[in-house]
Amino acid sequence: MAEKNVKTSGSATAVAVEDPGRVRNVALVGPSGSGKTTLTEALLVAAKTLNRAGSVVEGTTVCDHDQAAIRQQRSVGLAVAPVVHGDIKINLIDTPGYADFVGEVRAGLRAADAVLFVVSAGHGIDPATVSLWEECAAAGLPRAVVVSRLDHARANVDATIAACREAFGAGVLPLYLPTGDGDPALVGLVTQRRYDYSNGHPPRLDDVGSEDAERLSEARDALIEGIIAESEDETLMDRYLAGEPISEDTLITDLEQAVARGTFHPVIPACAQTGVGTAEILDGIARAFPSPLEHAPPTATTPEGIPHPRLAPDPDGPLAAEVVHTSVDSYVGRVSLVRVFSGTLRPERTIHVSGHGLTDRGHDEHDADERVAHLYSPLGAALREVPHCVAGDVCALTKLTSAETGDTVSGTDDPLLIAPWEMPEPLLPVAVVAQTRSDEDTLARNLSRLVAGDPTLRLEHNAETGQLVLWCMGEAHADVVLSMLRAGGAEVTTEPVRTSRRATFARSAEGHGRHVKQSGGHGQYAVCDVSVEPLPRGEGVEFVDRIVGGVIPHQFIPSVEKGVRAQLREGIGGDDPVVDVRVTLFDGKAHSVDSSDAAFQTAGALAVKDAAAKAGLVTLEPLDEVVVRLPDSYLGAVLGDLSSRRGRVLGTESLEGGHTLIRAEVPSAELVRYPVDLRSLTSGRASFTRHHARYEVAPQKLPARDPAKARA
Ligand SMILES: Nc1nc2c(ncn2[C@@H]2O[C@H](COP(=O)(O)OP(=O)(O)O)[C@@H](O)[C@H]2O)c(=O)[nH]1
Ligand SMILES: [Mg+2]
Repeated sequence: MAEKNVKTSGSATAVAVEDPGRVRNVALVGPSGSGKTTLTEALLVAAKTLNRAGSVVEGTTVCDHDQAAIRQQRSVGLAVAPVVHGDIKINLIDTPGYADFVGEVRAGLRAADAVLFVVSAGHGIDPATVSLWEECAAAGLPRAVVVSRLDHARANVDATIAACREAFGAGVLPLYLPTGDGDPALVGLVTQRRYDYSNGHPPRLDDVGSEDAERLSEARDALIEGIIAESEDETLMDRYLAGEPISEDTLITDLEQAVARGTFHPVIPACAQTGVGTAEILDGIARAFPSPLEHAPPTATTPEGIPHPRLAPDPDGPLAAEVVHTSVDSYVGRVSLVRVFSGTLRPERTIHVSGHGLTDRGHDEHDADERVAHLYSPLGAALREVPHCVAGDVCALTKLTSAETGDTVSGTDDPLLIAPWEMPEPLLPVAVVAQTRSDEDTLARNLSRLVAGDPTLRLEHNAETGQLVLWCMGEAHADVVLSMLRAGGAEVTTEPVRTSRRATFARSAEGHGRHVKQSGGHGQYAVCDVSVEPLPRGEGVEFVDRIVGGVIPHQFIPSVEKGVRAQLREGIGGDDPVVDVRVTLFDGKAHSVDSSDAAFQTAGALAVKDAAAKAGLVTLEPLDEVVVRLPDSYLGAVLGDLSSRRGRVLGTESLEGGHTLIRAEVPSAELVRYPVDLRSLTSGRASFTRHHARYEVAPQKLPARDPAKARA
């Protein structure tokens, strides 16, 4: 780690721009392994920010800098790498591709004004890729597609572009294609030039060779028609169809406008290994992607929720910025990555941090003024000091003690709150145990730090099961969370997640409680008789006093009730609290001297225990209401799996776009691994929510789940 910091921090000086029009914020999004992090390295080299590209496998890239990313050999969080191309500062925002880290993708999309969607030429389009494209579409950002890894043994650019068109729509058309001769080179369909990377970046420019010209004319016609179809100039199509030549400038202008509108997605083939496409990508970003001036900031309110006039990307406007990522550096402490939407951040100032309101996920409520000492331009983990950060740019702040991912940073005189982007719900529970007392303290400290940086992690201290449960996005997320806790010095292990069960009476029974000790001194004397009957689910514990003739003096009735309720809460012959019963006190005996509050509490407890022994208890297990949203093609598999989990389908509903909603009740105990299993069952195309519905009598002997059958 330390070595890496030295390597990257020495390599480039940071730039602080004055004009938001000279910034481009571009998120690299795409499935895991498509080559985003490696492409970022190649772009850093092409723009001369780095002399030499690092490697994901060796853990030497700028963006995969944290320990978890290095160990998993894939990105687990977003990272920023700025490059300067001409007079434009491009903030490359590398994001993880694996579904567990979709929260980081959403944060990256929030910080970005456009997307480079990266798919590998050797892998094609899988359902997870479609989900990521939908994330980008939901964010409404302009997108270009990079078909990467051209040197892959199974690379098939034409097939990959066709698959992209099929999955993402007809607006996907290539702007460049690889040459047919196998050289590391591209031809431009609009420019009709050849870009040869045989000697690396920058490419040598040639005229297109004759065989290529023929091969490409069809693709060029399709592209031109695609651009013209998207043009706002409606006369263009008629002129084109009439055979009038359309100038390259007109085409490029129309293309850029269609890209910015988000209706046209140019494809650029690229290869991080050879540098092919890097110049075209940098040019394309600088020319065709919108600057922050063309992207309206999110809406803001005061921290009390009063609407604020619309923010503008104006360096002289009120300060409004959002924390999009939080990490902990072993030397500088907490590092908050911030996208500025309005105003200008300057060092040596006090700013206001407004909390994001995720208290239901175990985050502390906070709203505080904090001092900013220095501002930094991050290059992966390296922090380079800058004198300011204007609206539209991205920077890092250190040592903010209250700031969490999703928080708003604003001026102290005009505190603002930007509602955070939609955070995905973590649904995989992982119960953790600290090994020793001192591990417990370390764990608590590390957890609060971890939660601050990760809004997709939810903490639950379950009072009933006594477990500390970390709700994670999936197994890979859980793995990162656990390794960070361990790296923080806490010895922690996991244990099976327990569900909080209940018990109730199998039938009605009477119980006798006698607590009599009268051997010398102040004695104890209490006798009571109760009848206990089961009630419908959800009725709780009811206590009825039917004592007549004062056989138990009225001041001791509450004592009996207290003893009864305490015993039921504690459970009888097990840990499960007893619920849904009516306990009727109908008889008893007292002594004028030796009876006491304590004696009647004990007698009450003994009486319900006695009744329970006669009636027998049944176990109640919690049921959750589960709502699954899935593509129709998985309906049979998901329904079959739900029934193997003892689920009861309440109804299904057809949605638009070939999706179905299933509503079902499923025992909580069967849902522990549901996020993992549902993902593998539907290739990640389904989502679900769950919330506690009620308790239900558990089967005497729970059927063993057959995982093979569940997946069939
Ligand atoms: N040969 C070759 N390998 C690549 C290229 N791009 C990425 N890789 C390798 O593919 C793997 C995944 O790349 P990575 O950048 O981590 O993908 P990400 O998950 O999209 O960030 C790594 O082992 C890279 O070294 C490329 O253009 N050529
Ligand atoms: Mg990566």
